[in-house]
Amino acid sequence: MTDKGTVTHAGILKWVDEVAALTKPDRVLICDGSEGEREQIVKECLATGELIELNQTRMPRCYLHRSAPHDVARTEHLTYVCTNNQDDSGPNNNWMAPAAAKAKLTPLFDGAMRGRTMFVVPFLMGPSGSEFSKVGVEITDSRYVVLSMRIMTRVGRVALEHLGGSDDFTRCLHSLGDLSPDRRFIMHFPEENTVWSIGSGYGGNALLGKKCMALRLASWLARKEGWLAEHMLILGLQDPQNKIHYVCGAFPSACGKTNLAMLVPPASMPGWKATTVGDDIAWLRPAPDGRLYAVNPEAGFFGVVPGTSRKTNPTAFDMIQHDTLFTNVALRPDGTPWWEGHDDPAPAEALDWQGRPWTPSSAEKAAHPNSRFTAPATNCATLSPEFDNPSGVPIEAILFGARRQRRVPLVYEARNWQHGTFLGATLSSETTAAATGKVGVLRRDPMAMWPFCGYNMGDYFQHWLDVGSTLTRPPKIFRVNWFRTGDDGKFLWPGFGDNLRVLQWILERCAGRGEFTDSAIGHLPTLHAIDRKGLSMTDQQMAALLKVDPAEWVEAVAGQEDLIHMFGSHFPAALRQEHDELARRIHTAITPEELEGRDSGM
Ligand code: OXD
Ligand code: MN
Repeated sequence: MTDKGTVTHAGILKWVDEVAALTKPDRVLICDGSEGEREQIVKECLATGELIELNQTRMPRCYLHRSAPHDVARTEHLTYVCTNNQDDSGPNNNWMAPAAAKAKLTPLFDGAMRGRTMFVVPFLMGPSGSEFSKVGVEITDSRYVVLSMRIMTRVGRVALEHLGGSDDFTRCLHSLGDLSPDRRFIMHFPEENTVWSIGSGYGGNALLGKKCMALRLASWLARKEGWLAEHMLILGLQDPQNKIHYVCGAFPSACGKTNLAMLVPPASMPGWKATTVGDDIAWLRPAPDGRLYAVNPEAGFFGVVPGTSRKTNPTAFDMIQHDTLFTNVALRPDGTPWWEGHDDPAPAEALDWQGRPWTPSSAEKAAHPNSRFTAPATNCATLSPEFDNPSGVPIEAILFGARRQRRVPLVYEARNWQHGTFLGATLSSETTAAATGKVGVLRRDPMAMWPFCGYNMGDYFQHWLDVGSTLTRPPKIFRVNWFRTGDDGKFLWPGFGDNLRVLQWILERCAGRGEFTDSAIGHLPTLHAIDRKGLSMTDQQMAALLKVDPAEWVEAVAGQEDLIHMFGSHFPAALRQEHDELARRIHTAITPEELEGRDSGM
């Protein structure tokens, strides 16, 4: 049975028929995005156990979803970019020829929806009415995915109206399959504007508007069309003179983008106000005024729960008190969720993320380290009034950040766009629980896009340079690191709201002010350039945060050769020059004795 609702788009209906013939669902429902539809799907989820109702008095319309225990994070080793020419996908992606990928996945999709409903979700990425927004249609047999897509994207009529009669929509096919990691694949076909994902219900693998479409396919398209699709937050900062500045920040997964996007200014910085435009993805376009403008293509936040509290991120904490889906958190006897890093102390008893009895003496964590909230942007009290602006917001600064315990100073500024592109290209970070694999291992993550760049990253670096060359008023580029530790292993920088102190220096630099010195790696703030009023931080501690030890950088510079070689002829000559210049400056700054005692790593 097919319920087409009011959809008449021939291209969508034809594709729906083709997929239904392959996947053989019991029922097909083309979603309209209405409230009644949401209520009906929630009711079905409660009946099947896909959702557990949380305490509706305290947390209206909040539900808990428990995933399969082995389906809790993105699986990068099962994620492919399938281009006709392998070189176009690049060494940064797993590759399979499109025909081979389809031959592999077609039998897995064959009959996969038998006994299930096939939901068809038209969705829009980007503000309604924006010439930059893109339409996708996700077909899925997961009700949890439908409910999540309703939060994370603009679904239903708004998408169909944007599409009009055009056939230019991303075909996003998803099935839970049998949830086996042995039959799990996330395949991208950028030449056909298509994604096929099977075997996972996890957000980054299954909400195909997000990483698959808005980053991997969008980055491919962005290169063709002259813009950038980036793994970046977008933050508005109103200064005490009431001027609003917008900055973007690329940080790897689970490195604090959501916290930074919802920053609360410290009490000692009166007159500042922060607004949130986005916490994960930015689409950036050069505009006729020579500046770069950003829109957030998403409509919600899919954030890491552990560590979210009234202390660390009060805005996010308040945001997730209603209309929120929780995935893999613990459940208290009163029907409210709990997680490590919650303001409330550990409950005497609870059910852990897998529904097993848990007490504070249990060996395992109550919530999965990558447990998530899915909350609508409109829940966010600091949401920017510009969130829906079809033209986006003008960007003054771009931050590249990562999780680095050692070597990398709190902040430094690129000398120009080309140098900034090099800083982004050479980013590396300690891994987190957002992807399967070992946590805390240093890996390269250029522009925080390593898992998300939908084409050869060498060409992507060149594209960054090309976009920069079209800008007469380019944003300034900065490298930041909130995670440097001292000899005692403790973080040297308080982070969270105090990051505004660093942002203040960044904005001063954008205005041509702000004290700095020209170090071997870039422009460093001077010892007193970052406002420490209200912070009990000594000169010595600030010096440790800003320290650039050339001996420590020698190995980093040598390690960059691997990156350059990996991309061969695709690696831009201009970035090779930046590398050579860094090597020259580091070697000039170092003594022969220091060269002896150097350490290893990126
Ligand atoms: C995310 C991620 O979920 O980067 O945003 O993994
Ligand atoms: Mn992300």
